[in-house]
Amino acid sequence: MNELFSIRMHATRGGGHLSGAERLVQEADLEGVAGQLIRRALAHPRGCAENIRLSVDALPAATVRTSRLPDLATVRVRDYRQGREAAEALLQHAGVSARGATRAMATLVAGAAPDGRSMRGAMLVDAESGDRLEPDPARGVRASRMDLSSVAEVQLRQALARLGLDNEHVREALVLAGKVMQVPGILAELCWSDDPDYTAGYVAAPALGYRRLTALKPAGEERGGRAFFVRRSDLNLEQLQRDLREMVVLFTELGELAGETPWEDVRDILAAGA
Ligand code: WAQ
Ligand code: MG
Repeated sequence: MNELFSIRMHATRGGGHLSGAERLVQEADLEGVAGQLIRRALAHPRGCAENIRLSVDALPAATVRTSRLPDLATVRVRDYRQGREAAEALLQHAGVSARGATRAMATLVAGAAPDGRSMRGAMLVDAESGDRLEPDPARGVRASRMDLSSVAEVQLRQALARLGLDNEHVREALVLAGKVMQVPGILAELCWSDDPDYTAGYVAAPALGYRRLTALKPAGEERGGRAFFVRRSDLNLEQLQRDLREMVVLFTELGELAGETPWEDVRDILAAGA
């Protein structure tokens, strides 16, 4: 394998987080991807970036682990209220306590950053109590150094297109969730977008795969975010943050991609298996 570079973009507007992205690319593609990331920060649905940071780091080939994407399935919900109920139930299925799921959900709803807006990274949440454990609640913890191989990207886009799901939100979230699930100590993840026009979200966990929920927030809502659930008892905060940032995961294989199932049916299936 050729040497890979990690390229990361972070953009702000009005002093707050606007847009971020992280990719793994070969040297020949660095300039092209840098241009795409800058364009993305300038064309964000929440406004044009006022400040853009790009960083590029060469990664020794030996550190790259190749992997398979999580299985993806869609849970169809009536509206975002049912979506939030379903997400809490899925989180509990993954080992998060009712209190942990409810508190994390309420925090994302209210805007997880101290100013009531979205954070740049994710909350780290104690799966038992729901307490927030990230050192800086404005910044959160950021996952980086994950991407699709170019072959897997083509395959994923074809497979998602058959489900009507080939968009950047789904592709990037599936990759992020796939990496986060491999970080030792992470039990589950909850996410919905901070883009006002993208209302779907997901719960991901090793036992569940990547479960999309067709709605987790009302249209027009700008508050979004992520919660990574951990077990506090065996938490090494420094190591976890380092793994989230630095473990290099390149997805070279797809998982299974399933269609839509109504929440009521998913609930019954999970209950029968539990
Ligand atoms: N590491 C940690 N947290 C992140 C990262 C990252 N690399 N990237 C984004 N976040 C956090 C941050 O708080 C953002 O405000 C929030 O997540 C939402 O990010 O299958 O588009 O990029 O249809 O707006 C879900 C797709 C899309 C559901 C999620 O998130 C589906 C999305 P966004
Ligand atoms: Mg966004």
